[in-house]
Amino acid sequence: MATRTLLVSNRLPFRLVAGKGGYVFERTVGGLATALESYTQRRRPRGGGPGESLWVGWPGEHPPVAAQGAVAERLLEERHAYPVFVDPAEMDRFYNGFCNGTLWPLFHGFSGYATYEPRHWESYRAIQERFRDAVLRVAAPGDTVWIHDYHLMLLPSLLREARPRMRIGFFLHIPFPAYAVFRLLPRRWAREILLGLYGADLVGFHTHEYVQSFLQCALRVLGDGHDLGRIVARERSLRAGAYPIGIDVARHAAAPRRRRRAALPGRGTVARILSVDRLDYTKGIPERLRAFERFLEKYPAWIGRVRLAMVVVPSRIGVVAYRDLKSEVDRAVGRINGRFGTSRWTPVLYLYRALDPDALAEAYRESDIALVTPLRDGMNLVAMEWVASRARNTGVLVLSEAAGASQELAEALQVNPNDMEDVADALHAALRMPLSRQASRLRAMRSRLRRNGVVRWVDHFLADLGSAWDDQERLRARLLGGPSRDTLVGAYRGADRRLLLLDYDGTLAPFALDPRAVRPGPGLLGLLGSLARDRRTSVALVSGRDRATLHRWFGGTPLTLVAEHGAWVCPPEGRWRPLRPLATGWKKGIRPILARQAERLPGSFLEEKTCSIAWHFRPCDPDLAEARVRDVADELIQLTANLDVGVLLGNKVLEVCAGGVNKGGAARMLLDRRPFDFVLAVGDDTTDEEMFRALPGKAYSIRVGMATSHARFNVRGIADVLDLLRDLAAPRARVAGSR
Ligand code: GDG
Repeated sequence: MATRTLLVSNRLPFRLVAGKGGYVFERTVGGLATALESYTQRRRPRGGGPGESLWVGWPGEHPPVAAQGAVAERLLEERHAYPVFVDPAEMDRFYNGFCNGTLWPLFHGFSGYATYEPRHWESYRAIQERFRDAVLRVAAPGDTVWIHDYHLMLLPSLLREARPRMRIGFFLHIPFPAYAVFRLLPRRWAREILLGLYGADLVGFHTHEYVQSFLQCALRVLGDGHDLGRIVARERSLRAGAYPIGIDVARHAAAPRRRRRAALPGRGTVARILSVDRLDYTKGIPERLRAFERFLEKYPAWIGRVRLAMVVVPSRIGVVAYRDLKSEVDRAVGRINGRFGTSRWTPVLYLYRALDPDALAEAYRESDIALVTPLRDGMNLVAMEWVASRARNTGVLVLSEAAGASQELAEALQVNPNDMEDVADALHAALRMPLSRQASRLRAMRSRLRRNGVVRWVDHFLADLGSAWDDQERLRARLLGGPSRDTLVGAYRGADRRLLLLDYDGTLAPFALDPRAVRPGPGLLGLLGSLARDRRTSVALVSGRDRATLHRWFGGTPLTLVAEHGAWVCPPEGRWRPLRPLATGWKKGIRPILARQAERLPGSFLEEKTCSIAWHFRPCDPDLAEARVRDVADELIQLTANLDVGVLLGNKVLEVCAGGVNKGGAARMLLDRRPFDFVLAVGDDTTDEEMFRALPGKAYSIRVGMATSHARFNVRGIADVLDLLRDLAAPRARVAGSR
């Protein structure tokens, strides 16, 4: 069976319109719909590739409940679509309230326009559940679910909870803001939004800048670092990447010339500048008009010879900010036309309406310059479509550097949309640009657009989604549970000479800002004691802690203690002895370097042990720490290249250790003391990896957390480790399900 792709977006690419004979479906204008239309049309008849697609979304109307079933059925049959019906009042709070009143301004960097209304947030959450239910109703096993845009950022996790193995992708069409802006959201909302996205296997953005912002927010808000865009946290692996959207170039280049009338009056007499956008404060429409006015002032030779045709598509009319914007634009157009216009020439031709697709294509073709100057824009398809329509390679694109498209259309004249002089100069330069340069720039952009069209965008995203999902499955297969856990417990019970090698921090006890605060409680001491009192079992605590702390906490128990990552060992009721001669001469050179760094990174502190110096940075600003520590680790590795020391990057700690001291050495020493027929090592950290590597092939090893590891298995967290140890300590097998 060919797999299906469920495209989930707030709006379906058409709306329901109530007519006399029932509902009809009317096409809607929109970036996503336009982009995906080419794709779905191309893929559907073949049924190959990623297979059929089915849209899930709001149809723009709320039929009476009794009629909803029939409408849904017709939609499925005629349009490959499944509607999510939402009560209009709820829709208003969700769409106008949270989506366009909070997320849209904030994510575009217009924080002054954002409102933070708890009722709107609650509706946002409620609507996600409606979408979840709709998707679950139509999703079949094996389907890929591709969720689109800021309206549905909580949906990936809601679906994940319901279907843990579903293949889920998410794409954000608008910018993802930098942390300084994202943090303006109430903390709980910010967390829920990020965790909502975590439900996806792959999260896509238009540019690397947005990817970086997202990763930065994940680090700052949730404390989750990443490795080349892959976050492994909270039991899951999530990939984030840049997938700049493309368009169907062939379609725009070959748009039919059906119209007899010109789309924009005034053809032939003047150079034509075109702009097309939805009425929105992010699009920089008043700023553009001011820049055009400045252009006429600064370069009066163009007066009477150029015209700006500005198509403004009405949008979000119910929202006050948009009504105000409309009045501002009206006033500015009036002012410029009043100031510069004559009876034979109107500088600004202002069309406040949508054009039909043919008229838009004609307008693209009839213009000489496209002036696309949003203050912020996820991508901007108009710029791309205009370039695609230039079949003769004439014309100049003046493009805002704040649009995601500026990355793809590098040969445009790029401007800062707030800088009137810059835009005015760019218009002047565009009008004077020789045809040969126009052609070479357009050719370069057109061929890039052709290479990176919308079909490639979809294929690329879906292919990466497939491999991100495979990552997830690999991770899942490594989870200790069910049969693998039973085998482990069975092997333990059948063995007579067992060795347990257990790390402490992050494995048996949680981390705390102050490392002294995680003293073992009586429960843990009792559990470890009961394991170690069985004469068949040796339990070693293999820790990075210093001797004194381990002694204070575990002295007098039947455990073997290993301190400082294997530098010291102390058998039960024995005395500490070093595993190898301790070399400490290197400390003199390294100590001042680490001390200087600790002083520069607020909240961090040094801990000096006999054979190592540890720089702890758990309490610090994670962003700052991450960047600084990587640099220092690099520097130290180079500085110590000729010394017998190791640089270990542990969990929020960087440690410089005497050479040859690591948990692997300690594990080997314990393994060599006598033969064992069952070995289990558990740890949570990169410093435990040496221990895993030192084990014989048949040994069991478990990494706590979902990181990639040399261990054979992963468990989710400390609770799973304790649960397993309790099972091992239990006199008989616990009844299945008792966990
Ligand atoms: C979001 C992001 C990102 C416009 N006017 C008319 C008309 N259009 C069509 C254009 C184009 C689309 O609408 C507009 O696309 P944009 O990219 O400019 O903006 P959004 O719709 O807000 O889209 C944006 C996009 O998602 C894709 O990821 O680029 O940054 O905000 O296709 O042709 N179509 C017709 N008449 C018009 O008057 N027929």
